[in-house]
Amino acid sequence: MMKVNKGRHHHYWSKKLGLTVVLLFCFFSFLLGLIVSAFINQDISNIRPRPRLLKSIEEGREREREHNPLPHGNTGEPSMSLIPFQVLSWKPRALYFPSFATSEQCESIINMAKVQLKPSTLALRKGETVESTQGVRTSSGMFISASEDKTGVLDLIEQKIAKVTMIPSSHGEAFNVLRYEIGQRYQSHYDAFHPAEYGPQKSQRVASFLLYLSDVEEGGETMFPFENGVYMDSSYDFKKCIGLKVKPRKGDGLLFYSVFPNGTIDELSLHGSCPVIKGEKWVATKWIRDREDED
Ligand SMILES: O=C(O)CCC(=O)C(=O)O
Repeated sequence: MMKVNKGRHHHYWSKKLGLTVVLLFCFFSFLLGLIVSAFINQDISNIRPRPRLLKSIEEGREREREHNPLPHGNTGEPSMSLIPFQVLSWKPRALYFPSFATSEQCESIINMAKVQLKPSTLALRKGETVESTQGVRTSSGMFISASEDKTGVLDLIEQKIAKVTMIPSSHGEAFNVLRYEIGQRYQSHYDAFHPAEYGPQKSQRVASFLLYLSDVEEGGETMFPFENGVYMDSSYDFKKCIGLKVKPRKGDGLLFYSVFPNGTIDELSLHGSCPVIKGEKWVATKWIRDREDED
């Protein structure tokens, strides 16, 4: 009897254990199934390294380098500079610098200039007169050098321009601060002086830096009508506002080169100011020469 009872007991327990094992197996298989299907259904883009992630890793590395400046020479600087820019064109070489100056710096320059404005003038070519060139440049303006500005703002701007051009500030002319009212413009022209048209030059303007001191509601763009050789034919009307146009934005800078590294004038550097249609345009121009300015 006892033997029979024991056997039944054993049978009962092993049946129960078997059932539990089967149930546990089913449960874990179900769970595994769930995990695998969730993984498979995942968006592939979540698994692959995303371009944005790669970009931030690169930026991180850049930042690391930024924070580890190299030993510098006597005339160098102890820290890195972050001055964002965009290449607007290679033909002519034109760079755009967003937020090159602060709003306060721009206002301070306008305040110094506005009490001394006079009608803008032109460097005349052989055979030209003030009368024959009327309407070419209709803005008002004044000249001011960094040393005349007791606030120090122009000196800061000048140093920054020297840094981005790597041309010492001693090569720069005084700032020409300009105001364009509605309808006022500067027809397309070259900043460099061609000796055949202007006679022999002691030095040449190689680059121009424009600091926009105000936004303009409409019009007033700086234009490069020959950009990439487009519109470059003898029929171009110098009054026409076409080609690459740069919209003035307060504090932004525009740098372009009028002369190639070999010293010849870049014909594509022809540029001008479109007429202001709405609002007012303020800009400070710095012409940079190939030799120190002796004036
Ligand atoms: O006002 C502008 O946008 C252009 C000025 C300019 O061409 C110049 O000052 O030479």
